[in-house]
Amino acid sequence: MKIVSQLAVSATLGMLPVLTFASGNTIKPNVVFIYADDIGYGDLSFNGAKTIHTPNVDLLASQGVRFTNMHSSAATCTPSRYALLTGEYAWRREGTGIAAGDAGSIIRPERFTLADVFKNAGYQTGVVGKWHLGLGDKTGTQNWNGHITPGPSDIGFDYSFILAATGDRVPCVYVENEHVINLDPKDLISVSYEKNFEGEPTGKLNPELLRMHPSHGHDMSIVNGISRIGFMKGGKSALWKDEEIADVITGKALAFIEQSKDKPFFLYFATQDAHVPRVPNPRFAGTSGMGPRGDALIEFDWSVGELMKTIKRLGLEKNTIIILSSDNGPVVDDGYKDQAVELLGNHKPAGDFRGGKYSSFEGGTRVPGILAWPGKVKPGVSDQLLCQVDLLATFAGLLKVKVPAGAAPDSRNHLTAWLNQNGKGREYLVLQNVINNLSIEDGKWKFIAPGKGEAMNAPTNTELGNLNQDQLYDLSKDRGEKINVAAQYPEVVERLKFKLAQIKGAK
Ligand code: NG6
Ligand code: CA
Repeated sequence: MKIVSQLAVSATLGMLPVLTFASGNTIKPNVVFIYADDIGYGDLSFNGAKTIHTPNVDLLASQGVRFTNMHSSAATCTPSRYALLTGEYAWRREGTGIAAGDAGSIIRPERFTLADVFKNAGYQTGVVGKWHLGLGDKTGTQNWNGHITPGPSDIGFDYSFILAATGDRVPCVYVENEHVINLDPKDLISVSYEKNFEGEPTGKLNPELLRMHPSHGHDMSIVNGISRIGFMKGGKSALWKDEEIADVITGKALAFIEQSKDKPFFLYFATQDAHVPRVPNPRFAGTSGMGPRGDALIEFDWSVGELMKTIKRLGLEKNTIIILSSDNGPVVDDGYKDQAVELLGNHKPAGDFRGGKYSSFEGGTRVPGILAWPGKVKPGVSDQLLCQVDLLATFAGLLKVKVPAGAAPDSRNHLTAWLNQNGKGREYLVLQNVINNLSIEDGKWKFIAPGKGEAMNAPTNTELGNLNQDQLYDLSKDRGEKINVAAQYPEVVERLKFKLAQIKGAK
C-alpha cells in the first residue's frame, strides 16, 4: 500500500500529518518503546558521553530525532511507569510510589492504558522486562505458584514476560503471562516483605555468602550470592541468574517481534541493566573500564542493537517507530558496593544537569530521548518540552483511537513534536521527586515548590532539590539550576504557584 501523504507535505501545511493509506485507513506503524532503567541524560554517547561508547544507540539517534528536553514524569520508576501507561500524573494517586516486590496491581483492570490504545487499534501488544507496577489483587496476597492476577493482560497486554518488580527485589523470578516460569511444584515460592523465613540466610547475618555486598539496604534474602530487598524462600529452579537477564529479556523481545511481524505490534521493552544490582553478562564485564555500571550501559546498547537488527532483518524498519528513553535519572551508588563511585572518573551520568534519580532538579527527570522512524521522521535535534505521560494521547491521536472520557487526564497529543514536524511540545509540565515534592516547568522557567525533606539523599549522594522555600530557575541561562532567582521574579513565582495549584485541583 502506498502512503498518500508524506511528512514533508504535512510539515509545509503546518498541521497534523495526514498519515493515511490510499484506502483511507489510518497508518499503523509498529511501535517499540525501549525504556531504560536509571540511565541518565549524559550516560549515552549520543548525548555527549565521552568515556562510554554506545554505538547502537548512536545509530538509532542518527536515524531519528534526538530530544534534548524529554522528561520522565517522576524521578523514580513506579510513578514514571504509572504515568507512562495511564496518562495520569502519579502524584494524583495514593500508592504509586516505589513499589515493593509484593505490591498488588497498581494499575487496576478498569483503567484505560497506553497498551489499550494499541489494542483498540488492532495491534498485538507485549511487555517484556521490568514491570514494577505491582501484580495480583492485594499487596502480599499473590499466589506466586499459580495464576498471578490481575496482571498485564488485564490492562491491555496480549503478552508479558516480566520481572515482577526490580532486580533488587524478591521474588527473583521471571513471570510469563502471569505465571512464574521454570517452577518446580515440589519447591514452591514464599515471599514476605515483613519477616524472614526460618533458617534462610540473609545478607545482614551471612555476609560471607555474598559475592556483591550492599552499601545501604539490600541486606535481606540472598539470591545468586546477592542480597536483596524482601524475603523469599523456595522456587530454586525458577530463580533468575542476574548475568543472563539482558540476554533472556532481549531474546523474548526479539521472539515477540518475530511472532508479531505480520500484524502491527506494540512492544514495551523495559530493560533493567543500569539498575542495581548491576551484574552484566561476562562478555560485557570489564568492557567499559568503569565497573559494572559502565558495563551495564554497554549491555543496554547491545540490547538496542539486537532489536534494531531484527527489525531490519524482518524488513520492518520503515514501518516501525522506535522510541528510546529512561524511567528516571541516574544514580551512582544505589545500594551495592559495585565500584560505580570509585571508577566514575570524568563521566557525568546526568550530563550538566543537577541532581539525579530521586531529585526535583533536572537530573531526576531529564532523560535521553530518541524517536526513529526511517523515511518518515526527519532526523535532527528537537528541544521541545516532551514527557512520556503524553505517549497515550499522542498515539491515540496517530491511530485515531478514542480515549474514554476521564481517562488519561494529564496526557496531551503532541504528535507533531514527537514526529519532529516543527510541532510544539508541552507548554508546561509537572514533575515529582521521590517524596512527591512537585515542580513545574513552563517555557524557560522551572519552579520547584517549597517542600519538606532532606536536601541531600546521603546514601546515594544526590541533591534532592527539597527546600522549604520557593526555587525558581531560568533554564535558558542556567541549565544546571545553580542560581535561585525566585526573589528577583516574584510575579513569575506567583504565576507558577497559581498554575500548579490549578493543575493539582483539575483533572
Ligand atoms: C530504593 C532502593 C534502590 C532502588 C530504588 C527503586 C534501598 C536502600 N534503595 O528504595 O536501590 O531499588 O528503591 O529504584 O533499598 S527504581 O528505579 O525502581 O525506582
Ligand atoms: Ca528506575
